[in-house]
Amino acid sequence: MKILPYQPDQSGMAYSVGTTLDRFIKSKQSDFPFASGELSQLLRDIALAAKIVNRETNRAGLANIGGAFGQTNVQGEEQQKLDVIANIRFMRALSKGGEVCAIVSEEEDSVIDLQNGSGKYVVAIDPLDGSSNIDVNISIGTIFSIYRRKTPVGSPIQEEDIMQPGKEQVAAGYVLYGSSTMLVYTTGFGVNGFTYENSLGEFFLSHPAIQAPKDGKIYSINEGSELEWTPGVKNYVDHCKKSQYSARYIGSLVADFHRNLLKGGIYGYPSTQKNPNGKLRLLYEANALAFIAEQAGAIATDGVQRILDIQPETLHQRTPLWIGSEKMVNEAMGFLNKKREAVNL
Ligand code: FDP
Repeated sequence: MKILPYQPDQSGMAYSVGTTLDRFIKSKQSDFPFASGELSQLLRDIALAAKIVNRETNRAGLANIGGAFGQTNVQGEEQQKLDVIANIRFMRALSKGGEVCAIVSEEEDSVIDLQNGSGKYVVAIDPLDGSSNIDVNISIGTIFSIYRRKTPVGSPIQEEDIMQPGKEQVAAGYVLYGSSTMLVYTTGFGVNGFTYENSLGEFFLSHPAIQAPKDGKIYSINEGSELEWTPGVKNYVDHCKKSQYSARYIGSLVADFHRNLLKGGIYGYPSTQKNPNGKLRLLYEANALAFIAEQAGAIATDGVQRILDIQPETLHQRTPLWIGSEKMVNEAMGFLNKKREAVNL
């Protein structure tokens, strides 16, 4: 019997499909010296829920044929909005996995205690971000933050487990349901992006070690709110126009952030008269994107301090957000408050 060592095919007849998310997560487990695999499993649980939500978002138009959302379908069941469905999917995946003890979700008023005695992690999640874009076939996303609980595993959940500043995140990521579906995440060792291959049902590494451009020419802000801006914001946006930057604003935070992360740009959601603390949520929107931004060499501030340093006080706390290429964010800060130094992170 002849035994030969495996020689990978060099003929080019079958191209390599690349690294799956699963394999990548496994290969990175050694980044955490005392990790027992729970965080890896948790990331896999999130990826599974994301695949299901991806399927649901792709069918959004078809679901409407059977009755508009909010109405009953032929079986007499009430059709749920996609953000509610996404919440159910992520909750289910996170509760079944066993690694998570508590969840903060945009869709839930209170902290959800999974009553899972062995769960080490707390997850904050916006299951489907960009709600105004769901029904009109425009990119939407999921945003998640993962924290290690502070109190002993198995004991009742305490406020200190939940109200952690963003700098305590052990992992964070987002899923973008767009012209292709991508999962981008960090565990504090850089940022990697994975694109979903529908026919294989797998995420493949497509954007390894993402680095945000230090400067850019895109500014993303809802100019419909101009009359409510402070003079500093107005002056900055005037500066963007004079500098012939390009305005790009989808109205789905994940999509706007993702584009600027790859191409270079700034996203701003400042405080306005209508929303004195801005609109975006600290726990499950700003923190995750700020962690990813910093890991990719970009920055994130509320205009006064680094997003990741903010000590949360309430569950659904809002924060102004300026996030993106370092030079652009620092330039914006110069306009927001001439007396204050640009943010140096
Ligand atoms: P939405 O409320 O539509 O779910 O999460 C807040 C958010 O989405 C962000 O995704 C988005 O960037 C922002 O609101 C858009 O808000 P405006 O319509 O006020 O610009």
